[in-house]
Amino acid sequence: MSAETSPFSKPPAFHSDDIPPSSPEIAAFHIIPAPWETSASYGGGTAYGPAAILHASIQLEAYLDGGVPGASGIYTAPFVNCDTDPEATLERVREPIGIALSQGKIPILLGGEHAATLGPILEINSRGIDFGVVQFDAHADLRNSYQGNKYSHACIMRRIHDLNIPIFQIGIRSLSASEARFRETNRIPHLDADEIARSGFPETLLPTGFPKNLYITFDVDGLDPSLIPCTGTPEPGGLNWYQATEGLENAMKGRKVIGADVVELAPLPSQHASDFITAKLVYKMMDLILKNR
Ligand SMILES: [Mn+2]
Repeated sequence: MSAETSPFSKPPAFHSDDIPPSSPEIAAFHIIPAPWETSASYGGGTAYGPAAILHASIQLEAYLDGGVPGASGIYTAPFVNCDTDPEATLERVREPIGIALSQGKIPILLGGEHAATLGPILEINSRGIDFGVVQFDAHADLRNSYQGNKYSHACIMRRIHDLNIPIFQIGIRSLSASEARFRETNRIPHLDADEIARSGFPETLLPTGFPKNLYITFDVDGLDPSLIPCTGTPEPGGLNWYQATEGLENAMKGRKVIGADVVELAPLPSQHASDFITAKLVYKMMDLILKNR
């Protein structure tokens, strides 16, 4: 691995080899790197995720599935300082998200661990926007607290549920008995990985009453570990590439994406496929968001 591609060296702006970086005022997308890592319960390393995604993004083709999504403009914000305690870090994550939203841009946060998602959620919610969250993940993340930490990655969807924000879960295949009960009692809609493997996606994925505005949170362990081995808590039986893009496309149909994140990449030297696939996932999300506008 050369110094230029090491996740530890200074990263370039997203996709900036082929696509000149845009100013924040002109770009359709604001990429916000948030190297949050406080609560990894198994494999660590998510703090290096954003840099690894940015390095890998240099290798992407600008042309993707019939167009050049990057032509709409991509601005890469400075890294969020995530070295402080969770409450202070949340405030720091909210700041660039707020700037993007105020300018009518689509923020895409690069984690970092899944706890970082709470930043954009709190910021969008504070603006009185009616929205729902579509979660791609291996794990339900519905624990009330985990290892004594209510900001753990294992609790993120519970924190969102606490705010009365509707949730739809896709690709889940690992949860505790109490999370399964909680999901049932609270009627949290979902399409689990085994159902997707058996029958694919239904024609209409989201329930009729689900909000028109969507925030998409994509934990890369929702994908199969044969695609992304570099993640803290890998689970077998995940989505393949085309299932993931079909799920994204289906969820976005007739709705408007107001923000998104891709979290939980924990890069390892010599395992660059994970980094590249995550970068491509970010770019593919941009493509689908633009096609659904
Ligand atoms: Mn997960």
